[in-house]
Amino acid sequence: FESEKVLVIFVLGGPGAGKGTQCERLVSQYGFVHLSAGDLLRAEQNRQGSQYGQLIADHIKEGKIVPQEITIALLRNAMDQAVASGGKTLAGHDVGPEHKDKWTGGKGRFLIDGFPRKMDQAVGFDETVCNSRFVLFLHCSEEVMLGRLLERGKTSGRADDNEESIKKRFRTFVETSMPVVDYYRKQDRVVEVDSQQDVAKVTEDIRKAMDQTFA
Ligand code: UP5
Ligand code: MG
Repeated sequence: FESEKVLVIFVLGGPGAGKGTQCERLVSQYGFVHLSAGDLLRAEQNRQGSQYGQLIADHIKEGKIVPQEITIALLRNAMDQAVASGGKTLAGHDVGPEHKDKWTGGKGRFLIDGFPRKMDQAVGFDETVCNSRFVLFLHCSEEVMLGRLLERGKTSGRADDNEESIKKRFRTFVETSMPVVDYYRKQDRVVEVDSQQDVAKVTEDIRKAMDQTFA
C-alpha cells in the first residue's frame, strides 16, 4: 500500500490500561481496522509451522519486547491485507458498508494498539511503513492495572496474566515503552486520556480528540 493514503493512530498505555477495550469501541464509528500487536504476535505463536512460535511465547511470558522485525512484518502484512480487501482483516473483521468510501482506492485507517513500545520499533515503523497521525496515550495507575489483569487472568488464558509476568510487564513498560511516549510528547503528537474512569467515559474523552482530527 502507499503510505500517504493510510492513516495510522497508535494507541499506547500500560498493560491493562484498556487499549483493546477502547479500540473495539471506536472501530465502528470511524471505520477503523483495529490491529493489536500483541494479538498478532499471539496468533503467529499459535500458527502451524511458524518459526517464531517458541521465541514469541518466551518473550510474552517474560514481558519482553519481541524483536521489531517480527512485529513490524506482522503489522505490515495485516495492513496490506486490510487495504487490499477494502477493510477486511484476516481475523474476520470488516469495516462495513457505511465506511467503504474510506477504504477505496488504496485508502485505509488503522488503530494500532500496543505498538510501538520500544524506540527502535518507533523509528523502524516510521522509516519502513508510515508515520502515525497522532498517539493516543491511556493513562492508568499500576494498582488499577494490576487489579484488572488479575481479574481478567481468571478466565483469559493469557500466559502473561499472572502476578509474576504482570510485574515484569510493568517494568518493561516503565523502562522501555514510556521513553517512546515521551519521544512523541516532545513532538506534540500525544493525546492523553485518563483510563481509570469507567469504560464509557474513557471512550467519550477519546471521541473528543478523534473528532478534532476528523472534523
Ligand atoms: N477494563 C478495560 N478498561 C476498563 C475500565 N475503564 N474500567 C474497568 N475495567 C476496564 O483491558 C484489560 C482488562 O481491564 C479487561 O478485563 C477489561 O475488561 C478491563 P484491555 O482492554 O485488555 O487492556 P489492554 O491495555 O489491551 O491490556 P493488555 O493486557 O492487552 O496490554 P499489554 O500491553 O500488556 O498486552 P499486549 O497484548 O499489547 O502485549 C503483550 C505482550 O506482547 C507484551 O508484553 C510483549 O511481550 C509482546 N509485544 C511485543 O513484544 N511487541 C509489541 O509490539 C507488542 C507486544
Ligand atoms: Mg490488549
